[in-house]
Amino acid sequence: MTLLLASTNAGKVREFRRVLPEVQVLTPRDRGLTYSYDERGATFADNALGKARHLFAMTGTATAADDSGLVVPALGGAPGVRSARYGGDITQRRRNLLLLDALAGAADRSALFVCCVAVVLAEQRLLIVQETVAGTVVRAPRGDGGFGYDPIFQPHGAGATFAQMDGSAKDAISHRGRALRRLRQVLLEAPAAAQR
Ligand code: ITT
Repeated sequence: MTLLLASTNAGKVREFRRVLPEVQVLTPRDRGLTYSYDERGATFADNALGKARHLFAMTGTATAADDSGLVVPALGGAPGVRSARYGGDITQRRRNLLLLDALAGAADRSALFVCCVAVVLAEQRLLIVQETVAGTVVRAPRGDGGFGYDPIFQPHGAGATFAQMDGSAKDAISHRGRALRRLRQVLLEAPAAAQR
């Protein structure tokens, strides 16, 4: 089956393609479409469903969207649903340093990566999966792989940040890997029905 993924984040698109090899994952750009969505939801699920529904309304074909972010309890849950905009219009490298500054002196460096994936198969046929991975915000960025907050997040039980792992090692434990594997089971269960 084909899913049109409502995302402009190349890191996410790569991970969708790795974890859903049976699905042809296309982006609006692959279809020559210009897509933008104003994310104002209070939750990851609101935003994921909003993005997927918006693209479905434009195309009438099966769509997916991912809304994700890093939830840091010592920062009152920030950056959370605002992860892509934390600190405003700055580079991701600076965003990571800003978060490290905000946590300087905090006793609790725990964090949770959250990923909500919404799929709109038809106007009233939806799948929504949300998963997490728990870990720690390290004291300085480490690693060049992955994207976003990967250099400063170390999952529990691992000796490396996500940015120090290869893609398949991240997928095996990540919030997105977990969400997409659950979704994959449902999509592959009845692929023909899933497309009607
Ligand atoms: P789209 O909405 O176009 O998909 P986006 O980057 O704006 O792309 P979000 O609104 O969901 O996506 O923001 C999520 C941010 O959280 C994203 O920009 C990353 O910085 C961060 N993030 C999410 N998943 C991550 C991951 O697996 N590794 C590192 N950072 C991640």
